[in-house]
Amino acid sequence: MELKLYHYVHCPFCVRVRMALGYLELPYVSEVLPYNDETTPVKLCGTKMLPILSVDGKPINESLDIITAIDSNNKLRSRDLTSTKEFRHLERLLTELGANVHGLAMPYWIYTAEFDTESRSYFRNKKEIKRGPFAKLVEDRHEFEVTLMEDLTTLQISLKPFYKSDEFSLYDILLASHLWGLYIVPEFQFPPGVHMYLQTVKKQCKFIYHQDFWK
Ligand SMILES: N[C@@H](CCC(=O)N[C@@H](CS)C(=O)NCC(=O)O)C(=O)O
Repeated sequence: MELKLYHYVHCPFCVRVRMALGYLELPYVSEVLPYNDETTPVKLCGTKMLPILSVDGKPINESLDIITAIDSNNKLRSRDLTSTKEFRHLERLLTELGANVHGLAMPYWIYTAEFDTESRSYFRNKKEIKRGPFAKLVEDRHEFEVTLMEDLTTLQISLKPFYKSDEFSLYDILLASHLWGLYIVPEFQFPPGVHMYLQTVKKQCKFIYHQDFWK
């Protein structure tokens, strides 16, 4: 099976797929697209959205569809878990966490190696329409952090050591990928239990956030 992943490094949905590929030990060609490249994703899937995984030349988008397609032996239990009540609960939690993660992290993501001047201003202009000026997000940083810390402190109770389970599953990939981008935020510190959890997921998935820039 020939796999090529088109992705953005900061994007939690793309990180999901990278984590799943790593966990399943599937080798793949990695292509980080500049955020302002509209042509490539539209050509592949008709819409400007990543991740896209090309499987033997056939492009698939939607992170969960991609993971289900590559989890052919159901090692992540992706076939069973996406229809559970727990899955819907986790999705709501991710949406809640996501609002604060994005508010806090977006202004910092754009100064990582993934972005150049053009892609940075494309991203910023697009996201500021929804979230307001990045300068204001940075100014309000403390508010995002307070809410996040409350949620993350509560979350620690659910890590047994994996999300509500002693076994690693798709849920851990969904959760860890949504939180990972916070490591980019200067001086941000995860509650110790969440940090330990993320490091365990990292090992399981052989995940290195910025590996594309150190080849
Ligand atoms: N439902 C999609 C969501 C993917 C998604 O939201 N990708 C964002 C990046 S985080 C994207 O490609 N946005 C393109 C844009 O806004 O220009 C999935 O699970 O794959």
